[in-house]
Amino acid sequence: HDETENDTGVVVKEVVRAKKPPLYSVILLNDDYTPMEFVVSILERHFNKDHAAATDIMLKVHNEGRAICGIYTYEIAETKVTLVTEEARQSGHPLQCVLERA
Ligand code: NFA
Repeated sequence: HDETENDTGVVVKEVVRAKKPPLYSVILLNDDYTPMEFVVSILERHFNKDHAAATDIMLKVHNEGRAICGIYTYEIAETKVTLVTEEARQSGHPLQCVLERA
C-alpha cells in the first residue's frame, strides 16, 4: 500500500501489487534408451522429489511421453534444462528436457 498527497491536497491511498513473473514448466520427454533409474535420480537431485514422487513422474513420462517436473521462473527453469541436459549427455543418455510457458 502507498499513501500519496496529490496537488489538490487530497491524500490518495492506492494498493501497489507486485506483478507476478511469468512461469515456465520444465518437462521431461520419453525416449527408448535412458535407464529408468537415471531419470528417477535426475528428478530427486534436480527437482527436489522424494523417491516415490520421482518414480511416479518417471513412469508418467515413460507411459505418456512427457510430464511436468516443476514450474519455475525463467532463469531457474532454463538453468535446470541446461544442467539436466548436460548430465544426460555426460552419462551418454539421450534424455531430453524442455521448457514451456506454464
Ligand atoms: N523409456 C525409458 C526406458 O524404457 C525410460 C524413460 C523414462 C526414459 C522417462 C526417459 C524418460 N528405459
